[in-house]
Amino acid sequence: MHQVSALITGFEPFAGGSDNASWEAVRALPEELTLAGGAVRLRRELLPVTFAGAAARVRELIASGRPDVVVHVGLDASAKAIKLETTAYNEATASIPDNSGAQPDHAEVVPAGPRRRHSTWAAHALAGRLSATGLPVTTSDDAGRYVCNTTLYTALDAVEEDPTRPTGFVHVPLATTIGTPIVTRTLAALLVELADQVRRHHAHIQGMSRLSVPRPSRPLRVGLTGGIGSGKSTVAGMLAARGALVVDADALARAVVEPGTPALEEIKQAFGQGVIAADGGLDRAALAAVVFDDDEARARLEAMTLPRVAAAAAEQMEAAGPGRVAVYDVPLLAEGGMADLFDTVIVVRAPRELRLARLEARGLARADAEARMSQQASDGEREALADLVIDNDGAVEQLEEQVAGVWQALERG
Ligand code: PCA
Repeated sequence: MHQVSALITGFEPFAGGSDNASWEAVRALPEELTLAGGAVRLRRELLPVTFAGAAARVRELIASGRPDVVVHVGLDASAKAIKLETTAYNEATASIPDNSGAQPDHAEVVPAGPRRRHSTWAAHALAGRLSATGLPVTTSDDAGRYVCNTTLYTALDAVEEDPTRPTGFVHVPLATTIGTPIVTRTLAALLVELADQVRRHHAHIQGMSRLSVPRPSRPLRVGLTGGIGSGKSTVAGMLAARGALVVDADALARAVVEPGTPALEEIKQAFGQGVIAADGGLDRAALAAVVFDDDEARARLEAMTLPRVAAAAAEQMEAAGPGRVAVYDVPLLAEGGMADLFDTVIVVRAPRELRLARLEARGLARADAEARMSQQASDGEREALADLVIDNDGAVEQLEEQVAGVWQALERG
């Protein structure tokens, strides 16, 4: 698959404005963006700032064009950076009338639809990767309750039968906050990234390796995952010994909330002094208790931490330089919907009993180990995403042998 189609929309002016930064940035995009060995064709469309009109037009555009990628763009006059929205709410509320004079008050966007829907792209990982290239991108879990939120909710409703189709929303600041050229450049980079994900997804579901998708000159990006106790870190060590640069997601997740970091400051502001330990560091247990069972609190926390983890990961991996193999050792690759972000995905697996025995040997009580396993994706879910599987159920020599085979495949890449 070399040609990818994308729908990208901006909005008309509203609230007395004479233009809308979203459309100014979208209209400046070219008709086609170049991919390595392919292209993404753009359909650029202007949406009305009316609840009913935007929803109807979005449904029509998605149904008639069947685009591979759907990106809606709107203005948030208070935004400081470009924001990838993670969440749409099934609620329309307006403090000012829309351009048709409609002013809903807690109306449902889709009658009897779920309370919220999540964008089908890995927003945090994308924001991190784009910001690592110097673009001003972050994530947000609240697109408001105005026309933009309705647009996102409707689009996610429309693509529900195919949740692998990347669909989401970008809020952009006023042109006086961030100039239109930077916004256009960011949208182009986002579209290229999403189009490459679509190409990898198609390669994978057609039974080919994601490695078959052409790439520009840069390090090979490898996602390495496995359930707790699978021996993923042992494999990471073996790949490092052969020359891979290994980036550890868990280590970055700790680093971004060290004392003195902006993330820890934001967490303190949002969740209170109660989540800060006596030594000024993060009290993980207290924070876990706050977000446990509270999806909205968890989403807010993730918006503070995950884009920073992803940005640090992308920076470190790209620093490996072209021709090198950069491995991201990430436990929650499947859970985070990140598989197609990588040029190839390696899954390490081991039988459940063996994993439990390893965890017990490390001092984790069996019940705790089982509880942690039940919170992770299943082996089947992880394996379904893999380009390469490593079985870690035998002697270390057997593991080395498989890693040698995998390394050859990566070097051929
Ligand atoms: N911004 C509004 C609607 C159209 C736009 O550009 C919003 O954030 O809902």
